[in-house]
Amino acid sequence: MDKNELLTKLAECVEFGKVNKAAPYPPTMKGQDGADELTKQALEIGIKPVDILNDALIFAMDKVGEKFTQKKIFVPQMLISAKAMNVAMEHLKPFFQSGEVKRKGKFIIGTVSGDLHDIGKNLVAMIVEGAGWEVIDLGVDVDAAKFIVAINENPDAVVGLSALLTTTMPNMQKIAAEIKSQFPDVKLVIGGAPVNDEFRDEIGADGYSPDPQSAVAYLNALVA
Ligand code: B1M
Repeated sequence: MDKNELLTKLAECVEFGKVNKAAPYPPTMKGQDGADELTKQALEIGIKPVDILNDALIFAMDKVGEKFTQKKIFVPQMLISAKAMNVAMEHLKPFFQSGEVKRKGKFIIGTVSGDLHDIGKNLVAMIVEGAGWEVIDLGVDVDAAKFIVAINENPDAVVGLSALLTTTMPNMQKIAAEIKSQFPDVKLVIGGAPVNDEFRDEIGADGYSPDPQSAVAYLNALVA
């Protein structure tokens, strides 16, 4: 298989939720290599991790999102696609984390309360860590109290809030307000599909990053 065929096949595995060869789902792909095997093969033939991420994994998740919007698939199918994506991400993790050893600072990150989406947040955590920052990942469904405990323990850290749902944007706003009222000097950066720079301004956060690379650029600028 050449590069394009392999990436197309991998994207199909994520789109249709074929986790690995042994997985019985979906029945139409029974016995075929899944996201696990194909990501390994893609790396073995020298495809760049960033191309695997963008051209296969994120590309496929966007299609999953579109189909969900059009009610062509439902939550269980989204979950199985997320599982396939996570299995693939495990192979890419070492490449994103092989940055400098010396730490530039600390970065606390979490998905805000009410929100369970963590693929994008994990990606940001991985790439920020690879760029030389110590990452404290609080997970998903994180409320203000949990962020505040982490800031008390790491007062010099920059804090990142992720949200994927329009319905959890008000939670992000509340968390940002609470953090800023207790720690006015803490730098707060937000990200996630529904938020933008206008919303950042509205909630009094310091930075907005549409993707992991711009989060790294924002953080690095703080310590430059
Ligand atoms: Co959900 N979901 N989901 N979902 N889900 C979306 C987000 C949605 C857009 C799908 C759709 O309708 N088209 C929609 C939200 C609509 C809206 O609010 N406007 C939606 C919905 C409605 C829901 C439920 C409510 C469905 C239901 O139950 N009826 C439910 C909510 C559960 C909850 O959170 N309480 C739900 C559940 C789920 C699953 C659990 C099944 C699963 C999540 C699994 C998991 O994360 N472990 C899931 C998935 C997989 C998706 C889609 C398909 C994919 C999300 C994803 O991982 N994208 C998504 C549609 C889509 O986005 N295309 C959808 C890939 C990821 C790499 O991108 O997360 O955007 P993203 O992260 C990017 C940037 O945003 C940025 O960097 C990342 C890399 O580029 N970024 C940051 C993110 N955080 C950042 C922080 C930063 C900086 C950058 O600094 C701090």
